[in-house]
Amino acid sequence: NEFEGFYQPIINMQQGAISKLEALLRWNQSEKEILAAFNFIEVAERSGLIIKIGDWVCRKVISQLAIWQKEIALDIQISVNISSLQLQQPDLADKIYGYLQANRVSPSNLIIEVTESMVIHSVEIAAQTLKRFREIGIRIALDDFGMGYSSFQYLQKFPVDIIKIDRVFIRDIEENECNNSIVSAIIAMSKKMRIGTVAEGVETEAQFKYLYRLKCEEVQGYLTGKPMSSAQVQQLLEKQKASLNNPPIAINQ
Ligand code: G
Ligand code: MN
Repeated sequence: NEFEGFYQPIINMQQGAISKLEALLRWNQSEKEILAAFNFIEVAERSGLIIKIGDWVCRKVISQLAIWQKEIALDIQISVNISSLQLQQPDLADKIYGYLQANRVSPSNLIIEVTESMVIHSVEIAAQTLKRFREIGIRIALDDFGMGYSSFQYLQKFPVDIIKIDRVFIRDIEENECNNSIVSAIIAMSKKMRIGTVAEGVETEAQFKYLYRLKCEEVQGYLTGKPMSSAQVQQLLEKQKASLNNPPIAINQ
C-alpha cells in the first residue's frame, strides 16, 4: 500500500483549461525517499511485476474517475501509461472494460498511453489488444513520439488517437529551426490524420506561445502543472469548474 497515483494536468490551448490528466505512479517508501515510476518500472518489467502494478494503476485511476464524476461532476479524461508487457495479454482491454462498468465510468474518460519500447514484444498481439481498446471506446495515445526509430510504423499499425510529442523537440523550439520544423510537421501530419496533439515537457511561456501559434492542441509540462496528488488536482478542478460556471467577462468585448 505504498503506491500513490499522481496526476499531471494537460491543458487544451483553445479552452485554456485542463482537459486531461496523465496518471503517474509514485512509490512512497515509508521513511525513505519518494520514488517516481522511472526508478522502478524497468525492474518491474524485467521481473514481470509490471502486470500486477499496471493492474493496480488502472483500478486506481478508474475509481478516481468515479469519485470525481460524483464529487465535481466534471468530464475529465485520465491517461494511463501501459507497458508493452501488459499489451501482450489478449484479455487486457476487456478486463479494464469490466473495471469501467463496475465503476459506471464511460470508456471515453480513459486513455491508454503506449510507447515505442514495445518493439521488444510481439507488435501483432499489441496491435490486436489496442484494436480491442478502440472498439470498447477507450482512446490510444502514442507517448514520446519521435524518439526511437519506428514511430511512423506504429502510426501505420496501431489505431492512434493522440500523439504526444517528445520533450526533446519542445525544449528549445522557439530558437532551434530543426526542432520547430519537426514539431510543425508532426502537427500538420496529425491534423491530416485527425489525430490529436499534445506537446510534452512545456516549461516556459515562450515554448507555450510558440506551440499556440503552431496550433498544437494541448500542452503538458511544469509550466502548466507538475504531477500532483489527487487532493491537489481536485482543488484545481473545482476551481476550474467554478470559473467555467461564472466565466470572466470576455476580454475582446
Ligand atoms: O514518458 P512520459 O511522457 O510518460 O514521462 C512523464 C514524466 O515526465 C514524468 O516523470 C514527469 O514528472 C515528467 N515531466 C512532466 N512534465 C515535465 C516537464 O515539463 N519537464 C521535464 N523535464 N519533465 C517533465
Ligand atoms: Mn506518458
